[in-house]
Amino acid sequence: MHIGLINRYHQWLGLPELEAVSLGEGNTPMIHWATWDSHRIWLKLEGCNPTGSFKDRGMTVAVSQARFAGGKAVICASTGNTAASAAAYAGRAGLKAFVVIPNGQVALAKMIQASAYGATILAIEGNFDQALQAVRAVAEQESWIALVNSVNPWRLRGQETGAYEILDDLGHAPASLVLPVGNAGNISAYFHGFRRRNEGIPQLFGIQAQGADPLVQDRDLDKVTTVASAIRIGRPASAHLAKEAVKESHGQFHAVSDSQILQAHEELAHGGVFVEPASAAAYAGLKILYRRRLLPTGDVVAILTGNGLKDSQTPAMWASVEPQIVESQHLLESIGQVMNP
Ligand code: AN7
Repeated sequence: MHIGLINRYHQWLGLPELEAVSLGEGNTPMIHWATWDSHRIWLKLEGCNPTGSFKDRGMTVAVSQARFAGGKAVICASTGNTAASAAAYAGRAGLKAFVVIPNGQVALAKMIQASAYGATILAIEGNFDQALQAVRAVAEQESWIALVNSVNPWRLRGQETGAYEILDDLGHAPASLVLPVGNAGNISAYFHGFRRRNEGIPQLFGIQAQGADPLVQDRDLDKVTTVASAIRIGRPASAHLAKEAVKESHGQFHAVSDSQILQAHEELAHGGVFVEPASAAAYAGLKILYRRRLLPTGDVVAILTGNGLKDSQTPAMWASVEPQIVESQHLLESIGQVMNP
């Protein structure tokens, strides 16, 4: 039975007694991927969450709290995954969902998802950061609309559960943790999660995409480009928290190029792990950290934040999407050509 995160971790979440809005989130697989020298590499498959991304950890808490507080609707700005997650949990809770996206910048499957769950999708001519500014203004003015971006402290509190699960699965804190960083909420939540449990804190490595790497450059960016649309963010709302997390854990921020992201994407997929490009950025970063000997000895966990089916366009940059047409009586010949090229 899947009891959901609020019931599983209520002692750590600090929520009032409320009825949980849950879709069976969390408890995601952490698989042993490889051992590289003195490093045991673990991948935490957050794409196995109900809406296909890690956002569900925070959303179950934020939406439960919003309904408990008498909210009628939720609103968020999003590069796609927050939108899908907010839409799903609002649907489950019986609340309306409004998701605001940067026009033309969100992977199609994420918009279809949000729409299918019944959300109203509103697009602005601008980037994610401008969308976030707009929804913050609306939520400040209208108390019946709950803002469910990660600036909502309940979102971050829920996302701490990723750290709890790693501690419960490994039995101790890993030496390091590698994760993709966009709006910088998740890395901050992991830091606070490890700190709250008081069983050790891994070195936190935040990976950004070159072209959308304000934390690596240590300055806000107005123009952002990267193949990883989920983390195309120039002014991370939780930048201050993320910087503190990296500094206090003796970690670092790193940037990876689009070609490194695509290469990592393919390598993971060929190993049976299909993630979205933003998640592949974490793996690309992990490989660079390893090659530069920046990883401490011991367990390394990479957080693979979203499912590959979220973005079916990008893999077409390296995977052939056209089937090979064969006549049925020549099937074995085609197989032979692959087996013995
Ligand atoms: C797959 O959905 O910002 O650093 O609006 O979808 O906590 O923002 C998504 C971010 C990493 C970055 N991986 O996490 C949104 C949104 C995936 C993501 C991130 C996102 P944060």
